[in-house]
This record gives sequence, C-alpha cells and structure tokens, in this order.
Amino acid sequence: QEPLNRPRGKGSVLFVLENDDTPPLVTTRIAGSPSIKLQVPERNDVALQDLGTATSIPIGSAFSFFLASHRRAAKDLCDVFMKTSGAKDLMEVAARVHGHVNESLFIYAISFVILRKKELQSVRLPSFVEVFPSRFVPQETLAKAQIRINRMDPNQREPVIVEHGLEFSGTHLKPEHRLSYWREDYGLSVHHWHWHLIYPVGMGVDRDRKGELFYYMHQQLIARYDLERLSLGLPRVEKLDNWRVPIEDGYFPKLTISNTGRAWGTRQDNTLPKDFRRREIGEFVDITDLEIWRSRLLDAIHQGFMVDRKGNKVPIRDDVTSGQRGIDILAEALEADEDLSINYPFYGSLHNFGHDILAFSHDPDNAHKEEMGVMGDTATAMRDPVFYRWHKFVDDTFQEYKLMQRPYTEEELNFSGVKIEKVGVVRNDEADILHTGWNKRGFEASRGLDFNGRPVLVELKHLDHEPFNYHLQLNNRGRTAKEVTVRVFLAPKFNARGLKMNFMEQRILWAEMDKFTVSLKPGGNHVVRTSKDSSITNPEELTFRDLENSGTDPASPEATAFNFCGCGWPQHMLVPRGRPEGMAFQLFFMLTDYAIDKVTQPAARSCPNGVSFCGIQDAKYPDTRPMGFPFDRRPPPMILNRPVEDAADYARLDNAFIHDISIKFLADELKLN
Ligand code: CUO
Repeated sequence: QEPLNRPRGKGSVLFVLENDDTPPLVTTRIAGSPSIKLQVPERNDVALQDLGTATSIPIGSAFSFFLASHRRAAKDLCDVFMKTSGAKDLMEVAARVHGHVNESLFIYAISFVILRKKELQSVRLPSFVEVFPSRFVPQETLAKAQIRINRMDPNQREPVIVEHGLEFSGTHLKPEHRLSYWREDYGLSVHHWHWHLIYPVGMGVDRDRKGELFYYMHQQLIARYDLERLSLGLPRVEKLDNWRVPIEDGYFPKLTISNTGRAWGTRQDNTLPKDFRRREIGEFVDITDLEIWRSRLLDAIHQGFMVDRKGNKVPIRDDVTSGQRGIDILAEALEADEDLSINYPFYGSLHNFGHDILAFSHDPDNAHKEEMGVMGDTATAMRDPVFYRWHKFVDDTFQEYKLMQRPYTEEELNFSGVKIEKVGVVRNDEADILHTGWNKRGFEASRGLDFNGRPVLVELKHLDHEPFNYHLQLNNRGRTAKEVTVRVFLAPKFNARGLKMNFMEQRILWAEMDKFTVSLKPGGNHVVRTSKDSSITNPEELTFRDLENSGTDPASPEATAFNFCGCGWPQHMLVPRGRPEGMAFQLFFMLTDYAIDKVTQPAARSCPNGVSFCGIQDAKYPDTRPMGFPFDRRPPPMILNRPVEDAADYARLDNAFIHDISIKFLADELKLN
C-alpha cells in the first residue's frame, strides 16, 4: 500500500498535511474558529539545517527512545516545534519538516509538543493504532485487504473488514504463545507508548515523582502479567538477570516499522545476548558495563546511599519529610535519565541499555543490516516475552531497595474512627463472580495506509470483561463528616502450586484496581463505585469512525477530553482472564485519611482517568503516600498483638477488609451493551 496523506470522511480531519507520505497528522480545531485545511505552506524561516540531529535517523527505519542518539534527535525536533506559537504555526512548521525526518520521530515530536503546549489543549491526537496500523496488524493481513480491494467492484463503498487475533503471532505450540493475546493487545501498547511520552528520559522533563512512577507503573504491569500467567496455569515470570546465557524464547513480530514496509528484527529461540556495537547509530555498550552498573546500584541499595558527581554521599530512604524519596532518586539512576540521574557516568543507563542489548541481540553489529527488534520501541516492546523478563529484573532490583525500608507501623496502617463493615462485588445482579471473554474493536487502517482511497477496517480481538460495581458498607464513628481514600487491590488467592500465599509471596502480586475519595457522613454509608471509573484505566480512545458515527464534532470538548489523554491502562484489560471453571481471587480494601493523603495544588488539566499510573498533566501526583501503599513494604511483625502471616491479617484493622471473589473466563464473545 502507498501511505496516505489525504483526509476522507466529512469534517473529521481539520488540519492535514498534503504534500508527502507520512501518516495523517493531527485532528484539531482551535476553539471557535472555522476548520482550516492547510496546503503546504512556504515557510522559508524554517531551514532544514536548523533541525540539528533530527535528520540523523533514516526515514523508514526504527526510532528508539532507549538510544541516547535518538533521544537527542527527538530533543532537537521538539525544540523546533516548541518555539512555534499556536496550532497554525506548529502545523506549518511541521509541514515544512514533514518528509525530511523519520516518521516515528515526527509523530513522537508532534505528540510531545501538543501535550505540553497550553494553547494546544484542544488538539486531538488520533489513535496511535490509526496512525500506524502496520504496527498492530501483520503485513500479511494488510496485504490481503489490498488484494480484496484490487478485485472489488470500483463502485462499492462498503469498507473491507479484516480481522486480527486471537492467535496473534503465536501457534500455541510453546507455552509463552498462550499469552500472545495479552502481550499483543493494542491497548497495552498504546498505553505504554503514551506513558513514556509523558514521562520521557533525557528530554529535560522533570515531573513530580517521575522515577517513582517508573518503578510503580512497571511493577504493576509485571504483577498483572503474572495474574494472567497464573490464570493460564503458567508459572510466574522469571527475571532475566544472567545476560551470559542464551534467551530461551525468541520472538517474531511479523509487523512493519512504518508504512514504508521495513520489518522489525526477529529473535530466534536461544539467542545469546551480545555486546552492542552499532557504529551507524553511534552507540556501544558491553554486557560487562551492565554488570558493573548493576553492582554499583546494588551497593547503593544495601549501603543506603548513592554517590553524586562530586563524590558526596546522598542517602536514599523512603522516609523523608522533604525532598525526593529514595525510590525516586534510585529510579532516575536506574532507568536512566541522563539529566536527572544523580551520577550518570557512574550508575550508567542499566534499564535503557538492557532494552538495546535485547533489541539488537540478533544482529548486534549490523553485520546483517537488520533492524532492531520490537524491544527497542515503547510502542511495541510489550509484545515480546523478553520484555517481561527484563522488567522483572528491573523490578526485582527496586524490590531489593523496598525491602531495605522499615515496615509501616500499625499506626500508619490504621485509621481509627472508620470501619469497613461489609463489601460485595455485583455484576448483573450476581454477586462476587466476574466474567471475562473476548471482544473486538474496529480501527480504520485506511487513515494511515492508502488502499487506493478505499476504506479498510481492521477488527482487533481482545480480552474484555462485563462491568461491575463495588458495594461498600462503611461506618464513620465520628461526629463529623470524614473524607477517606478507598484503595482497592486484586490478587490471586493461590500460587502456581495451588497453595495459599503468605504475605511476602502475595505482596508483589497485588494489582491496583481503583483508588478514590469519598466523604463519609457520621454513621453508616453505602458506597457504590463502578469498575468503569477505575483510577488506573483510560476510556477507550475514540476512533475516526466513532466520531463520524456518533455525529460528534471532533473538535468538541467531549471528543478532545477523551483523546488528549492516551495514557492509562486499557479499560478492557482491567480484569485478569481467570479460568473457565472460575478462579479464586482476593480483593483487598483499605481506607486511609484523605487529610493525610491529599496534595494541595491548583486545579489542573486532568484526564478523565488513568491517574494512578499516569499522574495528572502539569500537576503533582495526587497522593502523598508511597506508590503501592500499603504493599510496597514488608509488614510489621504484629498487628493488634498477633503476628502477621498473610494479607488477611491486615484486615484485623477496622479500616481494611479482604473479600474473596471468583473470575470466570467464558471463552466466548461477550455480550456487552
Ligand atoms: Cu517501559 Cu522498559 O520502560 O519499557
């Protein structure tokens, strides 16, 4: 297919670039102004030599935020875009640059700038799936659509519909293939791309608790991966901490990088990681470097301090009354952000270079002129099984730090005066049994690729669940109203051997389900909360077709509110799969004092959801407790004078509660309304 640049459909694309061959850009309208269709403007004030290193990444090849040289290129292009004023100026400058820089870099930089410029708040980014359909749908499937179009009656205007899933890239011959539907879920990839877009490294972005959120969001991602593995009867993911032995599982993405058709690198089973020597990219790292950095980071963790560039000892602890928590300092050094790391030359760039070594293990020195594997790109990395093994290692290092922290005291865990009397989970009048099954969602491939100007719809299969409500019976024993934070977590009741887990085994499996604030009047309160409002999830992004079908003006506040916030766990992935016969899970509820949890700050531009994993745009993270509280630390030895053995022992406290549920996988298409 030829990449497309012309808009179709009525009124949905208001700013369009007409001159070249990269995907549809952005849909926008400045509030109140009529729609503007932009022809390529002559902008001689933007010279290509002003773009710095932005032109250094070849067109059609992969762009990796894990490579320092690519981050520099992104910074240079973002600087050019940031200097513009207003949507029209940005679009004109973008049009001038468009076609001269790498496509992925271009979309990254445009998205970066739109998210950060106040005057562009009404600009809508199209769904990433519709910008780069070739990153979500195999080349073969797209080619089939093209063949059908070629044979079709030219007068037929009905869209060609192609399906993708449920086998995804695997055959089910290997155990890891059974999880392909999860790893290759479009929503997870879109979330991960957006998360790294709003919390980038090396871009001079110093957001509140950025390092800590890097730890927490990825910790939760691994926990949820394990929930899915246990649902399928697979053991929990194993960390990749020996980089001198072959990696058992290969990965073959079958996707193309951009719309020019170049394929991602593949990795055979049992590939040995090798030193990274890519002269054309200008980056080199040895496995020995990774080992030295890991050793230095572990020294810091166990000694309780890091060493800054001047040789000063900087203590790292989570108990701080001001300044950064230790986890934040440690994570900036481990991820690593070259601007924010306490000592970049000394602690290196362990996590980023790990991605690179794994992304290039099939052709580390470019002998075969192969592209990087999907581990190199934040929009595709989650597809590869090795991603989870790598991030399990990263998380294990953070957990090593967390275990050095003192346990919370009973006083810190308790919140006297409030009591959880009873909880229940209700779905369609049935209590405490959740249902999962398959669903599908349509995206227009013909926005990002040209199928002779004909509409092509791809239907992507995905896991989903029937929505449900939490019912909480809460008692406020005080005389005045009390504001409380309700924290909800989910974990399997039994481990892979079918045994009940102790506190420490289950501790890192607790997946956050929700966190919200309620005001309790004195006495009894019945609180109902829908799963659709979860603090981790994002509503499904609107597609072009959704907008057209609903008759929504794409520039209307309803449309933009849903769309500038691409970050957030996909709503359809909130509930782990469970088992056909039902699988035992536990919900843990805890009430904490909102007066302590509250962050006082001016109202900010806020996304409707996804706050727990994504924070709030241009504002502080809205919870003062360490992320993951109360499961981020070891338990105290005793609660109410009895030893703590498992999570249920926390529920001895009036403000905590544990509740058993079952998750049933229906293995069928869900009937959702
Ligand atoms: Cu999100 Cu490694 O940080 O992929």
